[in-house]
Formats: sequence, structure tokens, C-alpha cells
Amino acid sequence: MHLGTTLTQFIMEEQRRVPGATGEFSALINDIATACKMISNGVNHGGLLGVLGAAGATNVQGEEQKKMDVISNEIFLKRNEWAGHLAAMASEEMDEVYQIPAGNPRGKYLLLFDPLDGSSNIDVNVSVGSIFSILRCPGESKTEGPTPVRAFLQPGTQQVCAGYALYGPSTMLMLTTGQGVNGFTLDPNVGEFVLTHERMTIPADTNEFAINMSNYRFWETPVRRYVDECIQGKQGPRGRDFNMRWVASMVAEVHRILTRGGVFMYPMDEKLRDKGGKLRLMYEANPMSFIVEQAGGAATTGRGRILDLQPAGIHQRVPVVLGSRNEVERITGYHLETQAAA
Ligand code: P6P
Repeated sequence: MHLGTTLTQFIMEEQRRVPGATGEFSALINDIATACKMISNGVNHGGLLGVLGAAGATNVQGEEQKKMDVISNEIFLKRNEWAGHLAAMASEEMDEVYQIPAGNPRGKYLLLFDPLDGSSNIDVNVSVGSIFSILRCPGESKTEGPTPVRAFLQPGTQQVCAGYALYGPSTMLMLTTGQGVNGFTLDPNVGEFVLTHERMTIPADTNEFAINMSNYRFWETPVRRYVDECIQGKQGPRGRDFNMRWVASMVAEVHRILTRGGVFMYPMDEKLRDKGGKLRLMYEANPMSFIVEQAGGAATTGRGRILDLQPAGIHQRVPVVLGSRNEVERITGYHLETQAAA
């Protein structure tokens, strides 16, 4: 029976095209994939394993942690701390940088992750996901001492890899290393991720937007203008009708956009201004922006390219507008028009 191209095979074949590749990166991807398979098992067995519900704690974001948030974070740490590929890790669920435990070898990469994004959906059986980003550890940080926060504070353009796992009707792993975006579907009978979606691309135009409409009164003028025009449909300046989606799970929204186009917005709003936005730059916006751009889409804060931002902290938040290039450019244009008129 033909299994198709496995993730391991795909990564190893890509590695052969990289002069001087040591295989360390390929092994790291496999460790991340193993973590995602274990989380998929936990998510897919939900109530049967007693892993649903609140963990009885809040994370550094001040958000209530679900049991699966804590379990997923532990899985990412344990699957990735032992092999010697990483200098350190950073997670949405942990305030501080996670240092590789003494006695374990250290490597040249930094791993950042949101172990279970959209976890508020897990108790109602709606798709959730894991998001990850890989950076190179700057030279001076690979010494014996603890890896400092500043080693992580690199613009998104420095990512060597970004990906997400989507725990939905099927479990998928989407990956980019800067050579396009490829999708792998978990074959639960074999326990392997198999290449099913080669070189995914986002249509430049769309009739579908995703935003949490309950925040309308807090939005800035350009966002209200864009959404108003979509709702006016054929009778409005856009001359066509639009559809709306909101899953409240960024991984599910981005996957839909990769599959059929669309635009996703979690823009700045008045109640979030002091925090800088809703979504986190280092392990949500940057990896998703890398993936979206590699699929031909665009990703901005509304005012500038997300991947160009110089981070000030590992939990920094940013406004996000990403997806079909022509719609993102329109929304960004509205922001710049408003700025110029001010
Ligand atoms: P709201 C999930 O908590 C998340 O970080 C993203 O995955 C999602 O797009 C957003 O927040 C949902 O936010 O305000 O609709 O609950």
C-alpha cells in the first residue's frame, strides 16, 4: 500500500538541497511533529481522558488556562528539551524563557510556540491548534550561561521555519522553511504525517472576511470603513457581496484562508490599546505571517509589515491583518489614508 511522502522524507529531501545541512534541523522538525501528534491524541480523546475543563490557573497573559493548555505546553517542552537542537524555548504559557535543563546538550536553534491556540474552544469541541516558530540563536548566546531574552528578540524575517498543527476533523501540519507552504495530514493508522497539500497558495482576492464583530465600537475608523463596505455588499462601493466567518481560533482561520482565501483581522481596538493588541507577535503573528507571505498573501498591523517589526518583548502583542493580498493592501491603504488625513 502506498503511504505517500511522509514529513520525515519531505524534510530530509529538502535538507539535501541545503549545502552544509547537518540534519539537526530535520531532527528538530520531527521532534515538533511528535509533540503535535501527542497533543492531537489528547485533543481528540477530550472527555475520555479527563483532559477537558479549566486547569484552575491563569497564564502570563492573564487568561484562564485549560488543562490541555498546561498538558500541551509540557508536551512541547519534554519532546524538545532532550535532543540538543535548541538553546532555549519560549511559550505563550510561560512568563520566562525556558532554559534547557542542565545535563542536556544545547543547540543552535530557538523554539517559540503557542502550544494550544484557541483553547477556549476545546470544551465545545471546535478546532484548535499549535503554532511554532524557529529562530537561529545568535552566536554570543550559545555559551554555557542561560540564554537571554534578547536572543529571541529578532524580527519575523529572521525565522528559519514556521508552522502550525490544526486539530480538526483531521490533524494537519502546515510548514514553511521559506520555500513555499506544504501541508501534511496525520494518518492515524500509521502515526505519520503525509504530504497532502503541496505548495499552497492564497488567492489574491476574496469575498470572505473574519473578525470579531462584537468589538465594532472599539475599532479605528479604517477597520470600520472596510467592514461597513463589506456589509454594504452589492449596494456599496465594493459592488459585490461578502461572507463572514469567526471561529475564535486563529489556526482554523488561517487554515481556511490558506485553503480558499479570505482576510483575518484582529485589529487594534480602544480596549486593547494599552496592551498593544490581542495577538502575540513572537508565537502567533510572526509564524502565521511567514506562512501567509510564503503562500502569496500579505500580513500587516494595518500600518506596516508584521515580519519587519523589531520585537521589544517575547509576549509583545500586535494588531493583525492577514490573508488575500489585495484585501490586506486595501485595509492597510485605508489606515494610511486616515493617517495622512490626520
Ligand atoms: P476572541 C485565541 O484565544 C486567540 O488568541 C486566537 O486564536 C483567536 O483568533 C482570538 O484569540 C479570538 O479572540 O476575542 O474572539 O475570543
